[in-house]
Amino acid sequence: MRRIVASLNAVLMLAAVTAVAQEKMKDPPKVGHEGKAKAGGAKSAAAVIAKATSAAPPDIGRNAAVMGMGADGKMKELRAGTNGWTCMLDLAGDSMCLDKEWQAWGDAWMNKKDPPKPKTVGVAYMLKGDKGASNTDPYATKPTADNQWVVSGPHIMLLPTDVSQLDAYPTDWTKGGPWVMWKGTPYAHIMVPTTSMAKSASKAPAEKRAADKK
Ligand SMILES: [Cu+2]
Repeated sequence: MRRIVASLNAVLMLAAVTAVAQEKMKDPPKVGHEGKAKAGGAKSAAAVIAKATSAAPPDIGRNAAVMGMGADGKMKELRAGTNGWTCMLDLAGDSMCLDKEWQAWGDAWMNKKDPPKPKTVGVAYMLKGDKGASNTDPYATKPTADNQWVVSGPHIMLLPTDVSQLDAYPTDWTKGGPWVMWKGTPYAHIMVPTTSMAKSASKAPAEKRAADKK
């Protein structure tokens, strides 16, 4: 648990640095406001909790632990949980709620280690969608010509108990069904859209664009 908390701290620390940098560009820095939590641009611990927990169905979000930044600028548990789930804001300020398998995965991803093999199928919620990710590069932070940048609407994410289970799914997200993100890396997982992908700003994979031209 300590390791998970430490890694979530690392995630949130980066989120906070990003958020603070973004705020500096927008407005002059404001200091001395008690209880301010700036992760993901949210203004207060209550706002961070509300935004982070909005990633999951209310029955889960309501009882989840929430990680965020305290008034002293240090990462901490903003609220203890009772159901084993942890909700937080990621580097981009996107909200997510993670089960224990995903929390271990997040620890590995942040520390660039191999994640432990999940004992059960891992489930994570991102019901508010995300601001975008490369479908091929786990550490990409912006679109490039060939990194298959995909902006996802509301979705859940699954971690298989064996990597071979990924083979049943395509890596093409443009069909609207489940697909594999970061295939061939230790962080491969299944993305399951819960609404149409049509509105996303996704670019089709290069191979699809080539096929469409024929
Ligand atoms: Cu996601």
